Amino acid sequence: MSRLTTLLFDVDGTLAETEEIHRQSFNAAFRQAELDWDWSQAMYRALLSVTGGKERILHYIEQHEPDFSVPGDLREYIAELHASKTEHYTSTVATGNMPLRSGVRRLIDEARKAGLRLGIATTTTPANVSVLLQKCLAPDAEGWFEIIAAGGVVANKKPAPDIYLYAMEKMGVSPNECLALEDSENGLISARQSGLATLVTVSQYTQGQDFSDALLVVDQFGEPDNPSTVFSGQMQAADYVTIDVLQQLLD
Ligand code: XBP
Ligand code: MG
Repeated sequence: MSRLTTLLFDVDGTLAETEEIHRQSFNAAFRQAELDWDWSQAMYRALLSVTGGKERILHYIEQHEPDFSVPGDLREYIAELHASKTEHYTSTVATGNMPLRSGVRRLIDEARKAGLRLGIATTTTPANVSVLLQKCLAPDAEGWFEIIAAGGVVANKKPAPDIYLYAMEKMGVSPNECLALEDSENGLISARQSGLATLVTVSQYTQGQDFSDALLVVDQFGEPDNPSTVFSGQMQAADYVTIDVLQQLLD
């Protein structure tokens, strides 16, 4: 039995259903650049196999726009296009209208009251994390997390283990005292390759992915009056995700 001391949260799809706003932000940037690219939800679901927005745009060009070219350096062009996308995304989230997923606020509050350490390990751009935490969790919420490991701070994005290894190194914790909270197969692979036990809350764009290596797979963290649906694994301490349920996963 290991004593749980630390929770490492993914962001997109785990804290909130943000990918739909990301998709709309990509399309807004394409329109602004006078490109006739328009990512449907089906296209975006497929493109999400590639993590990182810049990497995703390059992948899209290689797979679907092979004749696309720009006068200068393509990667510079993509970086500018992605910066525009990030502008659209952060200004949308800054309205504060992005709801956190069920149980996220309650679980984070419970963890803080129980003295657990909190970290973030995400592929998304740091500015996207800041605006989500500030506007949708609490104005000072960034300070609740000892590390916000995000985007290009590591060489290899999820499913590589880099971001979780980086977060644990910065926090000085070992995998056996931590739990990763994820929504996607890429995130699960990254966490598991880092040696982390992982709980998955399936999200809008990750339904049907392979979560067989997760300790517990649910539809949401849930609330006392809105219990979780368990897709795989065991929840004994409660019928929604609590700190006791998470500690039990490490027992
Ligand atoms: C999800 C991602 C990100 C977002 C888009 O990150 O893979 O790329 O889709 O954000 P996670 P950017 O689930 O690890 O939070 O365009 O800033 O990459
Ligand atoms: Mg995610």
